[in-house]
Amino acid sequence: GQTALRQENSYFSIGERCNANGSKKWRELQERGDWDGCVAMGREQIGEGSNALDICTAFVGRDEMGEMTEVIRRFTSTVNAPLVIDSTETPVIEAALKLHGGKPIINSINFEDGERAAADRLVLARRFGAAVIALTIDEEGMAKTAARKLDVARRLVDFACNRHGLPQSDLLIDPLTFTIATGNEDDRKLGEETLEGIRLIREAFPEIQIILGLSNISFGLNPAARAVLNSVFLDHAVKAGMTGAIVHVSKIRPLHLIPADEVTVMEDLIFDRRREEYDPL
Ligand code: THG
Repeated sequence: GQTALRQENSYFSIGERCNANGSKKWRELQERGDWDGCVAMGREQIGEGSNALDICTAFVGRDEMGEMTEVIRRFTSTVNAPLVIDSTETPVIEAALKLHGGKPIINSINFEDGERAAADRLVLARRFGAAVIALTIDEEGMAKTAARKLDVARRLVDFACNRHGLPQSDLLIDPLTFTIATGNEDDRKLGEETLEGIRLIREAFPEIQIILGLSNISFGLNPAARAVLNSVFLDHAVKAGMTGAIVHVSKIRPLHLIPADEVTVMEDLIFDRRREEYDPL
């Protein structure tokens, strides 16, 4: 018989660590102006299997613009992968796009900052051939239920693709991951709502990309538990129709290498199936 050498569960992985708010090591390198160290961190993530890198240089008291352009300049000549420009400032995004060859990704647009800001970034996307991450956030705030995520996603697709000409294949909808390990009653359903939101958005829009900032799901847990929860949630999200994720690639473990009881603990958390003997983490 034939063996199907097909990659199941593959997804576009975006390295999360070149982020002044997401990595202490990166922040310290950035603070010291150790750009060779920053490049090394970027290359390390590519070596571990990242297909792209999220870049965020915004940190209180720092020059986001100067440091973003420094990083993009260095990375375009040394790191052979698309960069994800993670900034809330349109001028910073524009400056980064000007320096980036190939196909950059803008992180992000939403409707909370007004349609004007979103439109400005979509105009930039067209000018530079960039893809765009769009968060399911509107004037009412962050979409927390699956139904609201779908509603905001519909509006984002209409706005970005129909009104501003972005190809659907260049739109990456981010239906938002929230921390589910807070112990807070209101947060227990957030993981399931995100998975269901992915399913609904995938069904409505087969062509678009769906991504998450995966590590947000596990804030508050110890590092070992975080790696397991992130890996289990990633698996469920990919099965629901997610096509990419911002991740710490080297910490993601294939599901078949995680002991079954550890998977069960995390699924109990994700699907809010606490048992009598449940031992909170
Ligand atoms: N959606 C989109 N973009 C995003 C996010 C998202 N960008 C930022 C963030 N969320 C995704 N990136 C990270 C990066 C790091 C961590 C979480 C999300 C993280 N860091 C550890 C910590 O803070 O505990 C590591 C600490 C360290 O190494 O110092 O968890 O949702 N579109």
